[in-house]
This record gives sequence, C-alpha cells and structure tokens, in this order.
Amino acid sequence: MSKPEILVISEIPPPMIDTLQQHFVVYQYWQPGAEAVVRERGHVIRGALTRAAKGISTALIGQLPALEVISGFGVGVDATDLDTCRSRGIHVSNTPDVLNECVADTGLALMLAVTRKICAADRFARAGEWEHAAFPGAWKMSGKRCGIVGMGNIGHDVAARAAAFRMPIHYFSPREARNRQWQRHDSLVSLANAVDFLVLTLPGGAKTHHIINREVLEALGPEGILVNIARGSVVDTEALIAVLQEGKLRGAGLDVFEQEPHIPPALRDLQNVVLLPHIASNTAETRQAMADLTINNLVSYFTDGRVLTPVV
Ligand code: 8YV
Repeated sequence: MSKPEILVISEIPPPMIDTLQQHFVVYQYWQPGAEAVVRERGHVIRGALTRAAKGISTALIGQLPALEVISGFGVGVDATDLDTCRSRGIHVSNTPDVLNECVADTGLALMLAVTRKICAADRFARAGEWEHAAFPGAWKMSGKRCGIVGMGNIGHDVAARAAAFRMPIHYFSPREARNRQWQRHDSLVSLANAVDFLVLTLPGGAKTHHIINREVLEALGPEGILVNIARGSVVDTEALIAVLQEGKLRGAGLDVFEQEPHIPPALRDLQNVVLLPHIASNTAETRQAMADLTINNLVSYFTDGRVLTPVV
C-alpha cells in the first residue's frame, strides 16, 4: 500500500521528519517550492502536522480538499480554526499532559526570576559590577499569595509547586480545582486583588483575547507580578507596558507574546521584566515525548482511523 501524503506546516526537528518519512510521504511547507507542492499534491494530501502556536491557516485548509487529520505539536489549539475542521470532518489532535511539568516548572522559574531579580543579578555579576557595589535587594517569594488563571492540568501543576513554597493558592477558572482548599474567585479582578502573583495557564483564542487588561493589572497592584506561560493574546500588551512603566506593577515574567517572535522594544527596555523565547515546553525530554505523541497520533489515525489524543 502506498504511504499517505502529509504536509508539515511549520519547522520541526529533523529527527521528527526522519521518523515521519518511515510512515508517510512528507512535504515540508517552510521549504522553497512548497506552494507548488500544495498546488500539485494538495488534492491528495491527507494529513498535516503543525506546531501548536503556529496552527494551520484556514486558507491553507481550503487548499487541501483531501485533508482528514491535523496533528498539533503542542497542547494549544487556538491557532487553528476548529469550526472549519469540524464542518469539514477533519480530526484534530494535540499533545496534552506530556508537557505539563516542564511548562509548570517554567512558570515557577519566571516567578522566582522576577521576584528575586535573578537575571538582573546575573547581568550584574557578569559585568564585574560586584567589584564596585553590592547588588540591590529583591523580594521574597515563599509565603506570598499565588493566583492562577485557568485551573487545568498545567494550572494544577503550578499550584502544587507554589504550595511547596507555602504560597496560598487562589484561582479563576471555569472548572473547579481538585483541591477544595484553594480559593476560587468569580472574577479576574477579585483574583488579582487577592494575590501577589498572577500566573496565566489558560488557553488562547477569541474567548480569552486580552482578558488580562488594565483593570486586572491595576488590581494586581504595585507589588504584583504577572507570569504568562499561556498565550501572548490573553494579555493586552499595551496595557501591560503602560502599568509597568507607571510603576503600577512590580514586574512580569513572559514566555509568550502577542506577535511572537517579535517582542515590543518598550517591553525589552524594561528592567523589571524577564523575557523568554517561548521555551516553556522546550526540554529534550518533553520535546521527545511531544514529538512521539504528535507522530503517533498521525500513525494511529492512518492505521486505526482515530487519533490518540483528540481535540476534534
Ligand atoms: C510549544 C505550545 O512551544 O504546547 C503549546 O501549546 O505553545 C508549546 O508547547 C509549541 O507548540 C512548539 O512549537
């Protein structure tokens, strides 16, 4: 039997391509000549694979009339139009759970980095400034109040880690937490008012666009710290920059951005932010687990007719 033809939308590690080629005829959409491939083979391409944060455009889905399955490399599915997929009967999968621990670890790393000024202290030490002056003090994290927006599996993993720092846990989420001692709030402003850290672990997409706005950030207050390990789109970046510049927020730790990989210069100029290039799940172990699940979803679909971790 001939191998199914699949289109890989965004660049993925070469070993993933090698494994995919054992099962499929693989076209790489970021390579020169990809548009011609879509024109010539679009009518027989049955599968697609894409990085979660990139998704697959609705226009491209329209150019693939034989598309049956989209396998996402990552947990977020906000960058792909799921309604279009549903109406076309296209199966969509993601890679839930295998990345929870590393994403939560990154959340804690950002909380510590901002509150203890770890990156600024590293710059200070590297520049030899310690020979002339002592590093200015930072703030304590243990025992402070941790607020979590989106109490899914990643939110639970952040909460468990924060609890080990003796942090009381508060949250805002459509779903009740497994631990009834954690305090649920019925609005983001109420949550932000009650905590020192606001950690974002909610999905991106139209429903959550800019829900972290100026009102929420001002409620978090001048001693508050925002940590975003979710999607750039959930934060109103202009408002965030303004409150940081005005001293109305202590700091922010950000792994994701609205126009990534572009980071606004005004954000880069601020000393009280720690900026990461969307690396929360980027460890060798987790990326391997994500790669295996992404590929196995496609293999399972083409052998058994169903993906292992379906979204649609
Ligand atoms: C990945 C992510 O960085 O899982 C997600 O939704 O955004 C991240 O884990 C990304 O999908 C890999 O490019």
